[in-house]
Amino acid sequence: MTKTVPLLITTIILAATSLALAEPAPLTLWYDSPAQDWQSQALPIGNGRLGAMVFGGVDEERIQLNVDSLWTGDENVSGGYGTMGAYQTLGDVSIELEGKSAAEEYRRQLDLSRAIHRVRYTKDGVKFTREMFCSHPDQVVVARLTADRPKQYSGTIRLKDGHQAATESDGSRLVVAGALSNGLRYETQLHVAASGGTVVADGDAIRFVQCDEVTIVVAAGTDYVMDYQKQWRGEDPHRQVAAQLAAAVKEDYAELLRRHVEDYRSLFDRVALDVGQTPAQRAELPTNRRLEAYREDPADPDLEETLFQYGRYLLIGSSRPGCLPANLQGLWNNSNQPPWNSDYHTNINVQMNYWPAEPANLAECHEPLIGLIDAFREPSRQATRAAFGEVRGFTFRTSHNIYGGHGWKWNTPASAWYCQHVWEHYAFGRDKQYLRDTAYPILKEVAQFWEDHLKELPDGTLVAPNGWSPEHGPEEDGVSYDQQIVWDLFANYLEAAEVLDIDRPYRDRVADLRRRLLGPKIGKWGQLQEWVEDRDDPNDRHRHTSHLFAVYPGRQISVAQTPELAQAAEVSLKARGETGDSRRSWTWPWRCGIWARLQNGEMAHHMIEGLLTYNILPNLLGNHPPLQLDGSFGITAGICEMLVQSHAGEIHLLPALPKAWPNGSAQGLRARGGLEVEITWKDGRATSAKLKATVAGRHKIRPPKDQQIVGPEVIELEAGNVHEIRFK
Ligand code: FUC
Repeated sequence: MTKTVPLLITTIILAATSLALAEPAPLTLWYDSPAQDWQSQALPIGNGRLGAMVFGGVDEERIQLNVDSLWTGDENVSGGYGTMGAYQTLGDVSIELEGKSAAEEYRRQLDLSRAIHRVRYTKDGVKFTREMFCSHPDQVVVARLTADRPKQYSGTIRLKDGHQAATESDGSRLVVAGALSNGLRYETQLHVAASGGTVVADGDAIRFVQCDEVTIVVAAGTDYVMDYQKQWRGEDPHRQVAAQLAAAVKEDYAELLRRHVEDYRSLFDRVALDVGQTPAQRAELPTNRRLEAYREDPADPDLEETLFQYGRYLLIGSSRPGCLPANLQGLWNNSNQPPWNSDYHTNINVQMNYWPAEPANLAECHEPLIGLIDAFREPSRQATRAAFGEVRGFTFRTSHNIYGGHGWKWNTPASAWYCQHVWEHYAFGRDKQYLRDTAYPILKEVAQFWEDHLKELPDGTLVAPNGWSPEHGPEEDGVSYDQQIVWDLFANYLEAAEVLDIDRPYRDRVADLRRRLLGPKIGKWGQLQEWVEDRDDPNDRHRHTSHLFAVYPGRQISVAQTPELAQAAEVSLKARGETGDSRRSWTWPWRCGIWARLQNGEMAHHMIEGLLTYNILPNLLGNHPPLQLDGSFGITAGICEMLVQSHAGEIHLLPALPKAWPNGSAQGLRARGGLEVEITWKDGRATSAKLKATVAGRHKIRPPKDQQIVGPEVIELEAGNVHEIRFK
């Protein structure tokens, strides 16, 4: 009897520990005061097309609105920043509340697991709550203000247009209809419903008096369509905006909320990540203070999980099928002259936005980028021919807008890099119809561009002429960035043609071109050369790591297949250091992915630390500076790459697990070949894994370093099969 007591206690403690470990960290950003500053403190909500930054003020709430297609500019035929235009702010909603006594117990939070922003505070003993979300199914922003006592709300709601168009009020609705300098029409409508008190027009605003609760619904749109043939314009937005508002207003708040949460969770809940548990004392801190604490001591795995899931939240919030791709600021922009026009930058930034889409199980969020690439083919062909002469195919400048218009400097391999996205969408999902109808024609056309554009040296070697390693060094032939991306394009093209079993003669042609491409070179200090000439400077801290594309996101160089080149890549990466220009929103995530591919978990994790320490704002958004969202998306992809890799013809489990994450689990990460992966590890070693096949296929599994798989390493799965893996 006496002996069983300690045993029982041990069992209970163990059970409690494992329960605690299994529980995902509460995925919430929270603060104990309202936001003052837009870029560093306000919090984003979005449904892909429509979005807002929420301040959470007590006496005055400010909701800054965006709609993804509100862009000035046009096809900008002359290039440069001429008429490229810029992404614009839609405007602001302000809710002024009467009753100026001080608020207590203030808290504002963004719940990433349900995509709801909430403000709570107490005033004169009354508890106030304000909930806000941006619904994809209903295409509206919804805010609801409640209190635990009746008649607490009196105040004024205003809608201020970002371009000084007038607001009209009819007592329950505010309407702004305007047009930008390029003729793009837009409209915003806001509806106020209240219970218990009165709601009346007050000039161009709406006043509410002694209400129990207030519900605000906002709809907005433009007449943009992603169609060159229609010159990027469709119907006036009035009808659709009015219909969206009317439909949403008819619904109960609870129903709108239910539909929003159900829709959001159908995407968000696909992936769970647990990389450890933060001590309670740290976990209780508001997010801004927690970030500061991380900078002193990075032992906060829950914050790293939150950062990972925030990337997924932001992608769901800024890139849903049918809308425009996430731009430099995702969807969120409070200015009509934003930095770099808040445009699409093709030499790392847009691509990085989309790195997590496939591995972090948000494949449909990739579609806006692929759709835009497709829609830009014709105008880009014309611009490309005007710049490069008689070539087939198309490419892009370093920046572009939403009207087929290109901006700054040609980035010759831009379309080839975009093709990686077009291909990866197939590689992960294995949808053959998509490959045949959408992906293959684009890949082939861009391959033809390079067939026409490559330059043959006397010995038959092929170089990309007159290229530029972004944004670094001279313009000349054969820069590694160009060579590696063209190699990647040809590799993707060849695989696509093989899967479809078509175009045999052209396939042979492309295989020959790929074979003759000037390949990566190792220079005098053991580095991977950035240029044909061995001129790399070991003290150069330049932010771009373009010559390491072949390691990540490319696949020309790998530890397993080209160990010497992988070693040289490591030398180059180390030399770039982590100071000065190497501290940017996107430098850490890119390097995280490269270190993960080099199977160095410690350095990959160190890049997460670097990002959180130097380039993340208190609202956890990426900071170039200024705010730039590539890093927020990119780090999610980097973390995927640390846990599962599938670029080299095998599913490599835990290829770069850092010591900082000794125990953990991941569910729902995707691998190429149509797989979902679940993996659990303990004391740095995999304990169990599952592969779930979404399509039939044959897969080679590679265990973590120093571990073996019990059973076969090569398996055949049917769609729907789940394969369990055990390790020794
Ligand atoms: C590229 C980068 C810059 C910046 C800009 C938006 O040109 O070189 O660092 O991220 O895009």
